[in-house]
Amino acid sequence: MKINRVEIREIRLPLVHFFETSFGRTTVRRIVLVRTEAEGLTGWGEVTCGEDPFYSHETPETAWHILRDFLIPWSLGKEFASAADIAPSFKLIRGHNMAKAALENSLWDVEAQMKGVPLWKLLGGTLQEIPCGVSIGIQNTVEELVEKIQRELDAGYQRIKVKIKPGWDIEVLDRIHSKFPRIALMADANSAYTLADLPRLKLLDRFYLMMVEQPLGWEDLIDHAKLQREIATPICLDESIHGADDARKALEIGAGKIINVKLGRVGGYTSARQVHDVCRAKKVPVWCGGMLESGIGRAHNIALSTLPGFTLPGDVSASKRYWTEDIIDPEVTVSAQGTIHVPQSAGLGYAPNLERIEKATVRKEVFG
Ligand code: OSB
Ligand code: MG
Repeated sequence: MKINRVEIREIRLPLVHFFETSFGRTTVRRIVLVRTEAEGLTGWGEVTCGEDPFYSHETPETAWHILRDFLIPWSLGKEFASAADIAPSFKLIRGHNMAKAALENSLWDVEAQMKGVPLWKLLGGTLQEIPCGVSIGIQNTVEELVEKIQRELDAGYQRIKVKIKPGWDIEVLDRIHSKFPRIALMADANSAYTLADLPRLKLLDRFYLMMVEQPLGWEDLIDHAKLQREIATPICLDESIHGADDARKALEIGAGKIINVKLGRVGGYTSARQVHDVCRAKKVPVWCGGMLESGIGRAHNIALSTLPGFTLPGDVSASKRYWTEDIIDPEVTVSAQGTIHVPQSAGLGYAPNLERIEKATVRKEVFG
């Protein structure tokens, strides 16, 4: 596949409801989309970074810079036997995984169309109905949170994740646990604690959570291993895992028992599959995380979630939870059983709606 033309654009999409984590509140998303032309076909990818460098170092500005000045010039006019071959050519660039993933994933979309198969099949996916959970942010009041949980359970979602931080943790979980004692519940701290909080973190064991996600430092493995020896609640790593090597080391030292795989954070499909394989060989479950993606990133998450090791419900949920109008057709819908049926058409399986994308665009640059 020869890449003839790449277009990057930034769109702005207001969220239906603000999303708050331990590091802050988001109301409008700034999303960089990548559109790649090769072999007369068009593939799409999404940069999944946050607006601010709070989840990771990447922002729309850094992704734009790395795509414009490095990844795109290095790829234009080049011949790749398969999309999997583009990742090694980015190796010299340290980090910037979300920028890399957007370009790599767009080429996977092209390759799947070229071969006339759904992207998930090209990846080696087997699951055709994926289990879905929801991630619910910090709310203004606990009452509002309880109402939201009820709504998502009524919609059929199989697992509830709530965000926690010091001051919004044990008391909140206690309320949820007494109201919904039997639900599959988990908590995500986004690195809001340190080992100094050990007494408080030990209290999590009261709630029989499925897991606690990234309680400690955003690059830490060592302290997570110490914490895991002190608590019964399984630790799930998110921020700390940037690729298969991190996953291997984390499992070797017992830093966690579950891994959240995000396409952007690990740098694209090639790396995501490697993380999946490392975990699967050790019988460690993985699930697909979310980054408040537009339909394009969401469609990629669905494809990833079909790999056989994705045995736990992911943070991949319906478009309407995020957007009044998504930028793909059809939008992502979730069944009353809390599942997504994977698309059967070639490529991504959801068509980018160019009119809506154009309307949301605030800047655009074309290469090639
Ligand atoms: O830690 O999983 C996270 C959103 C933004 C940044 C980090 C995270 C999240 C989510 C939302 O939990 C998942 C989603 O619904 O897309
Ligand atoms: Mg997380």
